[in-house]
Order: sequence, then C-alpha cells, then structure tokens
Amino acid sequence: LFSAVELAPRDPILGLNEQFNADPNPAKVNLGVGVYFDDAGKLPLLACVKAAEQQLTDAAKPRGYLPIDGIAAYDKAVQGLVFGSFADGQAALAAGRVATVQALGGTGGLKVGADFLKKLNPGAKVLISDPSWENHRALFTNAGFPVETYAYYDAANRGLNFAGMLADLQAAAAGTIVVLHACCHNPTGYDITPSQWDEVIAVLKARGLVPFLDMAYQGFGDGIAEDGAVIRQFLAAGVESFFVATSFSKSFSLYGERVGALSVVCASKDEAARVLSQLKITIRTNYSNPPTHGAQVVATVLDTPALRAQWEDELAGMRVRIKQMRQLLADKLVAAGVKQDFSFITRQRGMFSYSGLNKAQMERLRSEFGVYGVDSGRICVAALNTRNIDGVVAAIAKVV
Ligand code: PLP
Ligand code: TYF
Repeated sequence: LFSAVELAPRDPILGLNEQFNADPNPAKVNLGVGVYFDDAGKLPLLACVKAAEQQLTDAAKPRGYLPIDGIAAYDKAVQGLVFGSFADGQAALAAGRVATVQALGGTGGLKVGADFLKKLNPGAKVLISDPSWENHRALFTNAGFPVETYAYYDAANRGLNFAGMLADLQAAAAGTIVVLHACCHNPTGYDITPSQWDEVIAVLKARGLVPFLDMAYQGFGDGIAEDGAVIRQFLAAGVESFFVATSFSKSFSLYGERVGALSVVCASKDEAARVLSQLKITIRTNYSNPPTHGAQVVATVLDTPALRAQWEDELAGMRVRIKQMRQLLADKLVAAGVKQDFSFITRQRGMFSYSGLNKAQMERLRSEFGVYGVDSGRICVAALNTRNIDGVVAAIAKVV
C-alpha cells in the first residue's frame, strides 16, 4: 500500500527545532521557531493561567462533549476582545453580525475558514503576502485554492513595498481571498501603518476582495487595543464581510493547548446564523468538536477582572522585553563594530526580525556558532535574552 509514498519535506521552521535539539554545542541558541521565552530562556507559564487553572481544578467538572462551536462563554470572550472595545465593534456584536467559533489554535481558525470559503467560492484565488508564514500557503493550498502573493517586503530598502502591495491588490479579481497579518507580521516584523491600512481597506472594498485577517500576535506590537485597531478600521470603513482568525498560543503562552478562534463578520444577523451553521458543518466533519481545557482557561482569565488585569500586565511584560531585546541587539551590533546598519530591527514589531542576513550567513551562524535562525534570515527576537545576546551579536558580527 505505501510503497509509492514519498518522504515529505519537513516543515522548514519546526524541522530546525529537531536540528537544534540534536546539536551538542553547549552555547547553542534557538532563534528559529516563533516562541516567546523569558529572560531566563524559559517558556513562561503565565501567573494568570496558573491561577485560572487552580480555580478550574478546585471546582473540577466532568468533561462532556463541547458544542461544535466550542464554549459559549469563550466565543463571547473572544468577540469581546476582538470587537468589544470600540463602538463599531460593539454595534456589530449587538446586531448579531459576528459568528465566532472556538478553533484549534489560530491555525485551526484559518483552516475552518479556508474550508468554508472553498465550499462557498470554489473558483476563488488566495493572495498571501510575499513573504508570509509558510503555513498560510500550505493550508490554503491544501484547502484546494491556488495561492499567489501580493508584494510586501522590500529587501533592498529593508522595509515595505507598499506601492507594490496596493497595485497587486488593485489587480486582483473580485472574490479573491486576501490573507492579511493584523499585526506583528510573520516573518518580516514590518507592519503597515494605520493610514496605510485605510488605503488597503479602500482597495479591498472597491475591488470586492475577501479579507482574511490573521491575528496571532495581538498585544505583542503596541498593545492589545492598539494591535486590534485594524478591526475597528475595517468596520468603520463599512467592510460588510471579513474573516478574523485569533490565536492565544503566544499571548497566553498556551502553545500546546491549541486555543484559537475564527470570527466571521457578516452583513446581517440572518447571514451570521447561516454562516455559523456552515462553520459548524466544517468543524463537525473534521474533528467533531473542540477540546475544553485551554478555552476554559482563556475564558476564565478574560472574564475575571483581576485575572484579566494580570494577563494584560504579563502580556505587556512580554512586549516590553521583546522591544528591549530589539534595542539591545541593534546597540550591541554597533558596539561590536558592525558597519552595516541594523537600526531597522527597532522599527520592526512582534516576535520576529527579518535580519537581512542571507542563506549562507544563516547556515554559518548555525554550523559555526550554534545560532539557529531560519534560512530566510528570520530570527525570533523573543528568544533573545541578556545571557545569550552577546554570543548572538558576536556570531552575527563574524558572518556579516
Ligand atoms: N498565524 C501566524 C501568522 C503565525 O505566526 C502563527 C504561529 O504559530 C499562527 C498563525 C498559528 O498559531 P497557532 O499556534 O495558534 O495555531
Ligand atoms: O512561525 C513560527 O515560527 C510560528 C510557529 O508549521 C510555527 O508560527 C511554525 C511552523 C509551523 C507551525 C507553527
């Protein structure tokens, strides 16, 4: 049966982890996968998460099947977080225009949305940014869509090719699904500005494109409200229908619990009810219904004022530490005598930096110095700390 099965290539990012784990170099540093580590190099367990888990254990309940669309209080909490802090969002929620389902991480939200869209509009094309998170291409391809790119990164100028992005969106056929990073672009670290978002939104609207926002890093850029403001802009501009995938993997440091959601904004309450019924079929025929624990933890934190405040503090702590590492990295590269300008690192946001280093340099960083980043030049700034940064700076200084 399996004699003709080919060996699939490993995930370029997750595969790096295996290589890292096998490396005997005691000074090795993993800047590959997008995971936040604290200054001690440890994966944090947030205090708000621990407290919520304690509460849940103290009042332990049996584990029946969840509804297909997940825990109602969780879906409501997600809506509150994504749409509830500004008037246009509150109005959309009050009008019943938003269908939200619990999903298996942000990836699950993307996948449920992709499968639903494929049934709805099988002839559509998908556009992702050039470059994008590799799984965007894989996931929409697997859902049956042709996937192409819109211009985004400008390697020569270490910034964005915004004119190219607008031109590509302008040239897209009506109904094209456009995947957009809501904030903290993975892998480049470059986000468009609020006024550039307005221009993008105007084109999406005028051309009848289908926006699919991926929000995997809310709170890692400038703050929870600041990073979420793009949703307000879509609603304020009168975009009737769009998709938002939410991930709590990073913002709650709950990677392994697979906590995420998909929200679909619709033109009316009636539309939202019909869309929800279709999302539920997609879920039911894939994995029936989602798991309980992670969503219960997140709902408990978001709905308990003291825990919510603690979460906001802890998330701010992660955000501030990453910004400090950006500044430190840029400063230390100058201090190490590196002539090349790396100040762009402080203008990028979120967990990643497109360092501008090429594949050969990234390979040298790995083989000679045990510094693991992605071949594209992407490094995870959120894995730098005061102990490993000097080694990383010295290594980069040697390869540039
Ligand atoms: N979208 C982007 C842009 C990401 O970087 C990630 C990273 O993991 C995800 C989605 C997936 O998140 P999750 O782990 O919650 O599935
Ligand atoms: O980009 C990253 O590193 C994270 C983690 O297939 C990740 O988003 C990477 C690859 C993948 C799933 C998650």
